[in-house]
Amino acid sequence: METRRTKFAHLADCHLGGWRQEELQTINFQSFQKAVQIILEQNLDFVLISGDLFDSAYPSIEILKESFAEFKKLHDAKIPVYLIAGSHDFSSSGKTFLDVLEKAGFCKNVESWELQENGKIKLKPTFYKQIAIYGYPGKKSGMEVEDLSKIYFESMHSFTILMIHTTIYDVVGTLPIESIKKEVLPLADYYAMGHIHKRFETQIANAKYVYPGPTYPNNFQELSDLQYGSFQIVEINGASTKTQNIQIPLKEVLTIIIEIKNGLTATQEIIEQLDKLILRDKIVLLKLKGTLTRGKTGDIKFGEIEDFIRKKEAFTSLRSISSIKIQSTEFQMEASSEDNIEKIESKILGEYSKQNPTDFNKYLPQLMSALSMEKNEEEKSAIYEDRLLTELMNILELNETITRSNPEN
Ligand SMILES: [Mn+2]
Repeated sequence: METRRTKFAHLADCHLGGWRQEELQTINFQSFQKAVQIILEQNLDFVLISGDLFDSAYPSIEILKESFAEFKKLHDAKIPVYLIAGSHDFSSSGKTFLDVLEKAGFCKNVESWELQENGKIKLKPTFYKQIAIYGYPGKKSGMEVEDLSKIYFESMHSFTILMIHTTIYDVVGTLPIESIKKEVLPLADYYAMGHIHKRFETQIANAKYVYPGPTYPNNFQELSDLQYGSFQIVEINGASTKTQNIQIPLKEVLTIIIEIKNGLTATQEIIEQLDKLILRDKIVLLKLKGTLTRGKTGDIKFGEIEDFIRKKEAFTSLRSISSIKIQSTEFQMEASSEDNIEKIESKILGEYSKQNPTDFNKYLPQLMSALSMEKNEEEKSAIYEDRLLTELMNILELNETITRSNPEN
């Protein structure tokens, strides 16, 4: 059957309510608003959102209010929205605000399946005219990956869309995250994917696999890599499908990489470099790198640098100091190639303790191990900080009640 010309938008990873900095939370939302505006102007037939609409399962009232207003615009224009939950929409109760949006008639969650006796998962379609839309949600920590190798659907339709919130092997690169081989997925014409915050598109036979990119970057690195939010517009015209990535250039991002060697003179050097640049109305990303041979990162006066950036009328600024290394020339160690990291660490600590004898040294191995504890991919920063703080207080034998109002928790 010939499908008439149909145009739809594919969005993913909107993370509405994301960002701590107010300016960036606002731009994040405005970028989503701009996407809705383009969808309305082009009078598209429908919209897909492949997970992580909200940054958390319990968005703030302010974000909900603004989001509902955007969904109402689409609803009034009779443009249906089909979505699935992402890893950030997850809540332990299984309930999310996506349910509220759906009850209000503003979207349709297309996750619908039946577990079969043989362990396979049969997906059920939602239809837009003759186009069949299937979806399977993202879960915490890539828990859906195993399920996805068991999903199937029965009939072939004139056009089939599969929505997932999962990383496919082709885009995972060196990231330590779960991924699925796209070949195990059931056959569809368009794979509307989300989760990895990259723009990616590939075609195998007539099937298109697309990550549209987040509607706005979500952290320092993403801002540096992507600069702007984006989404996909897809046109089905008979047997041909055309896709186009639409970028949303709201505020220019300027990444400034400065190499420093001396923490004591770095502030002035950074300000001199910044002074040569036009920062007006830009999102300034300041990335410091290099090995400090004098001074430490604590010597850099970031308050002064931020004041200077503000004077140059930047929209906002973020900094990253994770690429700075500190050179230690205090003592020399001989390490043989058979030594593992723990052995080398304990040798260095032993040597250091001999030269700098204090009672505090006994805490060093435990502190090093605690401080190497990484934030889990899905973990909220506040929970991670809490976990780390608890661990450090235990090691340092500090009484927890000093900072906690409720010691039972
Ligand atoms: Mn996401």
